Amino acid sequence: MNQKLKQWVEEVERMCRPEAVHWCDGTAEEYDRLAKLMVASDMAKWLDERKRPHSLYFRSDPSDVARVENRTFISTPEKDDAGPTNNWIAPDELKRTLAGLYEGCMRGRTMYVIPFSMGPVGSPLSRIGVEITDSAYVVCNMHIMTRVGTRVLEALGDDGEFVPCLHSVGAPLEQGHKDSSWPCAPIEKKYICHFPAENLIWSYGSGYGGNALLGKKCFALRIASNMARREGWMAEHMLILRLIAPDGRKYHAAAAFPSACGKTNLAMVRPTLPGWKAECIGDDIAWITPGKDGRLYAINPEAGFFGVAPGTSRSSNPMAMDTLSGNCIFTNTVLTEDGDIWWEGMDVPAPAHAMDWKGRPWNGKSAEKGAHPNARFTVPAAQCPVISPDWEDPRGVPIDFFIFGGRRSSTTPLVTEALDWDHGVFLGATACSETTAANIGSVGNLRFDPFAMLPFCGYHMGDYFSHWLAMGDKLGKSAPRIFYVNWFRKDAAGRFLWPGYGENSRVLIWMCERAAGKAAAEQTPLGLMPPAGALDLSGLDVDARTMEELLRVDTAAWRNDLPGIEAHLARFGTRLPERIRRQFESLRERLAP
Ligand code: SAT
Ligand code: MN
Repeated sequence: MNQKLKQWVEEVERMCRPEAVHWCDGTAEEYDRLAKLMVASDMAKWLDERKRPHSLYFRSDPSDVARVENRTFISTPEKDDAGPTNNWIAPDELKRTLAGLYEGCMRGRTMYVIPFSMGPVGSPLSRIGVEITDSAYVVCNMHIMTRVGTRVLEALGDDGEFVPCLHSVGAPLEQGHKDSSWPCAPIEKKYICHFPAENLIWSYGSGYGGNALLGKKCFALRIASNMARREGWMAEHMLILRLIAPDGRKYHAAAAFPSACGKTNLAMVRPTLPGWKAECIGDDIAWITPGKDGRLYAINPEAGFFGVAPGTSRSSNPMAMDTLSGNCIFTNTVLTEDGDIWWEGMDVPAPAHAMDWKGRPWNGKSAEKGAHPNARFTVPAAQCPVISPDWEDPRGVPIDFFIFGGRRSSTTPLVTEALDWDHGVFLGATACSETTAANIGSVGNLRFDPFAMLPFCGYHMGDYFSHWLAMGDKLGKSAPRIFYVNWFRKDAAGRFLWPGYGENSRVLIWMCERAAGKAAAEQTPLGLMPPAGALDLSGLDVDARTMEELLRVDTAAWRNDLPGIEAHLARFGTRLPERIRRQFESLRERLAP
């Protein structure tokens, strides 16, 4: 037994005072036992076994439906080290507050100890965490999203390192009281805390995904980005995708997008050009390390998909729909009368008899949506029909190119290739997206989301840019190419110019051919772009004029954007790398009339 682990579990038990302690073994029997417990106590329902075998349905408390960025803290000893993009409270003060909340917080509940591995158990690129939680919902989700159980304890050994992740829903259960179907604490008592100097996570008050499944954003991004910086690797908010050319050559891409840009769809894309194939390796997070050959290798640290349900359909993402055939957890979707799920944008008629995500009768005719816009599915990645046979390769896959992107109805062309690594880092650092109904703030505003890491970088964002630059220096000629895409440019009438979805593969294929040194590119003020005819548009109903508009460099609009970009970069103060500031100056010069 790992002494540090044993000691920590005893400490937490003394503080939280649960009724019982259960060490999770990660078996299917354990999952089913907890599922039955939750069904018996009205927290969960089994869906119809014939329609959606072995699948659970949950409704959250209406106040506990998403990550709470304003209650998320990076608690570094020095405030400045958390940077302008993170909330900060001094570690002593934050721990005092949390210790007060944790005191007796698991009364009447079972405390689960979940040993988990981010990445295939035993891979040199993997890391171990142990989550303590008082939520059986969290245990079941962790079973799907990570590798859980005894084999992880074995890999940890007597003196292995692990990231302690403490979680409580923050709702002690008094004797004789019936539990609520989704226990949690009020918003002002929710705290999602990271102590990067100690690799420690303390989460209190929420049962929702990113706040409670601590392996995901808390560990694999916020804490891991700190580890990666110290140890010379990268923890990125990126999907990992393999493309296979007709000649069998394999290419690997890692891509970062802000929310509402179709990241999960791209992770499972079906190429529309004959002979090309694609395989999914991950849909959300990539851990990337330089290999012995000097190239970058990526693993998906997760074992499942925790995806947004609304908008997922046979036309937007058929592979996701097939993945969801069974063994799922659905949270905050519609529950149909015949024991299945439904959501807006599923492209099947709304059920005439159902319950909405708040548990009220619902028939598709009411003005209110039936599913919460952030309703989620949890499902094993292995069930995806296009999961790569190598998705669990402990060595990872070699990355040929990075893709950044955002949603922009004007200004940003379909695709640009960075002039060099520094320029690519500049593209990542200035990535931005128009806000949609899924974001906070008014619709259509431009929000900068550097590397899609805005809420996930666990240290000063200026230092994070420096880390990227240093990586490029280390990789030299083996550095992947970097591209920036915008699938969402519109014409004057507000119609999308590009068909998107599977057709995005045509742009990916140009990238592959660039990586192979086969495809042409021409220099523009924004970077390298495909000249007319370089993108294979065969069989596609997009005319030459539309392509021109998709690839048009609107220098006037870009000059208009410069003050906004400059103000964004100024947020990082003296920690903005000089090389990024120089990239900005070069862009300004290239755009000069
Ligand atoms: O909300 S989660 O962090 O669980 C998932 C996501 O934002 O991608
Ligand atoms: Mn994400």
